[in-house]
Amino acid sequence: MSSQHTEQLRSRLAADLERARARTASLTDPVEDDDLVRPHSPLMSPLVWDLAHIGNQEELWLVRDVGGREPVRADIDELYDAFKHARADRPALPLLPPAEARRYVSQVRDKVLDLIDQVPLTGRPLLTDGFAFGMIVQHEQQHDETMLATHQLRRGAPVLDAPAPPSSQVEVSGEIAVPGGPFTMGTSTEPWALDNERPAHQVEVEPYFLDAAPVTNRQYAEFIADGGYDQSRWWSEAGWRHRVDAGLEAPLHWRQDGDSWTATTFGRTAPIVPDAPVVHVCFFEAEAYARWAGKRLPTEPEWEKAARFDPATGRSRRYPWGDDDPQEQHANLGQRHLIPAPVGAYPAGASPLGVHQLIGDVWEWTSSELTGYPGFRAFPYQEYSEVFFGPSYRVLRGGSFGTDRAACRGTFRNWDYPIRRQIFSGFRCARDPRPGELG
Ligand code: AVJ
Ligand code: FE
Repeated sequence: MSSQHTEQLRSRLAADLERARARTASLTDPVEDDDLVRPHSPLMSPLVWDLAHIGNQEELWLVRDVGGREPVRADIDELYDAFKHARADRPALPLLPPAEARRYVSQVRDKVLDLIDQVPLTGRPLLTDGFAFGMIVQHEQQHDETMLATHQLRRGAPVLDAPAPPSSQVEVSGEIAVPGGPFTMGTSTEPWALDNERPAHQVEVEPYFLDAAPVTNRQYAEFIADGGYDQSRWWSEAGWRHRVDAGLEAPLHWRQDGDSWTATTFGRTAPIVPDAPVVHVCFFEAEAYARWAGKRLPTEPEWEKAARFDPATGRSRRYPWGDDDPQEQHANLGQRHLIPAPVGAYPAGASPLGVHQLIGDVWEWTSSELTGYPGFRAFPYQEYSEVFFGPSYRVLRGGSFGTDRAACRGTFRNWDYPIRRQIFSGFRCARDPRPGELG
């Protein structure tokens, strides 16, 4: 890399770290101390845990490993190790109080900004293209999205605000035929791609249809009105058991109001937006809706082919719109808005085949378990993804309105338990061609 490129990379790293920290502050500064310390749900950490955990990961990887510096606080690693304490147990730990947590993360950051100009950005794989910094930027942004989900569960007066998303610009409905054949899935070139996105490999896909847009609130309300939650035939066995045990009747945060529905979003209750993607549904609800609609959920390769395959060149691109980093006109990302945008709001973000809003708005459930691609190698630590491989989790794709662009791309893979719905999760449907349908 030329020295000019290295200088550009260093300033980009600093800017990305700064952007993440401004977001972290926006999620914690307006919150009273007792609300930072209190659990808002057994599913989530106290916000003050996320805050210091962000700083601790940054200390472990950038200050100590990459920088080779003395620990800032070696005594607290255990408290902020996500594998040592389950989320529900974290409120009882002797956590750093808010003022100390803030001081800690800024001490760590000062050291990182100091060493960013000194470490070589080549040599070790951890340093190449600034990977470790990119990983830490993504880590902070991922926890910011998690904190945003905690805010959504918090009761009391609203503390977050954002302008409404853009309105629909074009009519988008129905299904898109995606041709069968091989495509390149995953990546070996995206510099900050995480281990589970690697390496690039060929995958053969049968022809399929994919919804041009995510399933909307209006469509989902039709499923409810048609008795979707009362009929076990739409649900898998495990899904129906969960639907009964958990008493599911509608997406999380929905309330029936006569014939219509309201939803509470970051402390404000309003009628659901009929044309916006449904959010806060679990995998089992998505699966049941799809079966009711005569369809199914897409597999992960089907989702990625629709998002990346360019039929003109046969190449897989970084995003549905091409190789450029996401801009405001492409997708509802980055917590610029606090709800998904209506279908048709991002024509500039559509794929060449005409599939809309694959990136942003809502994470989309796929039918796939999280597994390693052929040739997978855990990097830089097994606990990032390898320990989650197997049948316990389902993969979600595409990012939500609460996902930063640094933590979202055509290859990015998220995962969660199939019963979880406190995350910003929605879905779209796929189906096989009917006999003779493709001529
Ligand atoms: C990829 C979002 C499932 O939040 O558990 C954060 C990301 N890994 N800290 C998670 C992560 C370590 C991870 N997800
Ligand atoms: Fe973490």
